[in-house]
Amino acid sequence: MTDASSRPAPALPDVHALLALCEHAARRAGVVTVADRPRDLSVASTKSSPTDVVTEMDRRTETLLREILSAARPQDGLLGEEQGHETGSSGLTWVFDPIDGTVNYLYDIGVYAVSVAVVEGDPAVEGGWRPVAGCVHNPVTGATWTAGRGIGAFLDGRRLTMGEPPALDRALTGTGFGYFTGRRRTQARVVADLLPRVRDIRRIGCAAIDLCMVATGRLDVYFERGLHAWDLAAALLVVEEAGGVVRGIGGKPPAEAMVVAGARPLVDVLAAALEELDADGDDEPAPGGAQD
Ligand code: LIP
Repeated sequence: MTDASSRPAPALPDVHALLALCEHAARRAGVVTVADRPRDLSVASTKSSPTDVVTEMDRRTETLLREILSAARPQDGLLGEEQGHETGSSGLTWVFDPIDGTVNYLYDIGVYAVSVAVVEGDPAVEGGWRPVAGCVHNPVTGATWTAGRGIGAFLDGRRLTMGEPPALDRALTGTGFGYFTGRRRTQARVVADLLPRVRDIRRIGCAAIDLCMVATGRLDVYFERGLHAWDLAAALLVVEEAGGVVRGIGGKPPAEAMVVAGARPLVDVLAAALEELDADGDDEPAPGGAQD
């Protein structure tokens, strides 16, 4: 009988098999978000602020994802936006956002995604994890981005390879905004400074799709403060496997403080500009100094 310390670490299962499960789960959940969306969908509850909304479909979709993934790989961990973190024993954790772009979903704007990734390490620790496979699926358009570590990134099966980026003043730049008014004041200040310095700004409302559009060449660069592992995990791998870079600023990893994604050198030029703007600094108080 060998003790645990002498047993070799479990080998990583085949990346292709993990990616297939990511895509299967994302597509299954996507069907539900479209087919079962109530005509009179309303806000079921709010989280960090009155505009940080959750619908019954966010909850239903996450429950379905958990059922699919835990049935297929019961020894793995689970981390979802709505129901939190369950640790596993395999060293792998499934990280998912059942509906990324919930406000778009609430308003029936067809730009949202089911994002499913499987990561090594601890997704609760910033910089403590890295994705192995991921899928970002827009169930309205059918657009499906997939990526496996070392096997490439794809849109609907077509290989993605990012080209040479433009200079900042010709860059179509994606971003997004948080739910706290103090955070939004900081973000407004940053966007106001960048707007005359870039080609244009796009605020799509779904971080996972923003990142995948960078990988697809539909945005030249993207930055956002306030993302969580479930927004980021799958799409980060799509960008990296397409030849891009996803980074933080101030020497930090891409995480809640800041995510910047694109191709070099443009991604580094934008990151430097964001550092100069103190874009990850303290949230700005309301006029008159009150914190809100
Ligand atoms: C959303 C992100 C989006 C961001 C929104 C929100 P959610 O995620 O995808 O980029 O700007 O504020 O965080 O909350 O819909 O899952």
